[in-house]
Amino acid sequence: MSIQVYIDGQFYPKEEAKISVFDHGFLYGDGVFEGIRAYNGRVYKLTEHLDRLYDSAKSIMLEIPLTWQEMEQVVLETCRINDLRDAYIRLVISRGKGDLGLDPRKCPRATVVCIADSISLFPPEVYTQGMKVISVGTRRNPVDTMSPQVKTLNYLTGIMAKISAVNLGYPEVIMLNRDGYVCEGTGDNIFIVKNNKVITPPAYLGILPGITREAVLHMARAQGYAAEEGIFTLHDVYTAEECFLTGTAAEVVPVVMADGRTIGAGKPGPVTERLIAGFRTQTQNEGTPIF
Ligand code: PXG
Repeated sequence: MSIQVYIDGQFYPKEEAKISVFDHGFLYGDGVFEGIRAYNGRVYKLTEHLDRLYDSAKSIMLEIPLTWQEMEQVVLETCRINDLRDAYIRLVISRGKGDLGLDPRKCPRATVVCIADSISLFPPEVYTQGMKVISVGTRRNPVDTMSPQVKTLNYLTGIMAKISAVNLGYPEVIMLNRDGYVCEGTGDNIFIVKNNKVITPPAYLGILPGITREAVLHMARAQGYAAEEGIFTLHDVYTAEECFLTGTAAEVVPVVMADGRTIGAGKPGPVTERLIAGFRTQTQNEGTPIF
């Protein structure tokens, strides 16, 4: 049976799930979204995702026509109606239907879409053997333009970087900010392990402060490592003991080569492996129950 997609209070089969061409999400990328996962019958970090969604909406002055609690029910109901215990959930709130001008006041009501589907991961060997990445010329937006801290519907900066990577045969990239400091991937945050310290760039450099990133920072501390935000360069990545990426879709991915430099021993390191194991346990056991 075809998956059922939530749009503005109703469910539609995937093939009939459509929104207007006058929706400013389509015309201008005007809107916000979340990518969420459910594991083993529970939605992982749902509260954190909903909080970030409402923060993103506030930042772009987008009024979400549902309360936080109603939105929580939309997510859970979309999983239930599709009978999904493990899912990738996409919540999209666009500015809604307007005219052909930019003015968001012409859009009286935001459009709310929730899609829950099965998940496509990186190939399994990436988690055991590690991933090779490259840095690219496309820079993350400076925080005084459209801040990367807001999870908006305009992902072209990341898509441009992804195109560069894919053209050269790499699955993911390291993106820098305009000053040359390491920021993140296209859809994941980056960590290095150096002198036994777990380090990830701070939000003010121009990154999306990931929910997986936050969970991994906490987990690293719980496992006894020093874990903190810190600024670093590609040199620090090349000479790190370990490097890994985190994200809702990616989970925790070991990185074993960057720009042709082997990182550490060229295989997933012990800190990364402990964090992957801890993350798997946590995702299987924590979250908001669906049923
Ligand atoms: N940085 C950016 C730019 C992101 O888009 C993350 C970091 C990780 O954040 P979370 O909260 O997921 O730990 C994201 C995540 C995908 C995909 O299919 C991922 C994201 C958005 C769209 C697609 O990999 N965002």
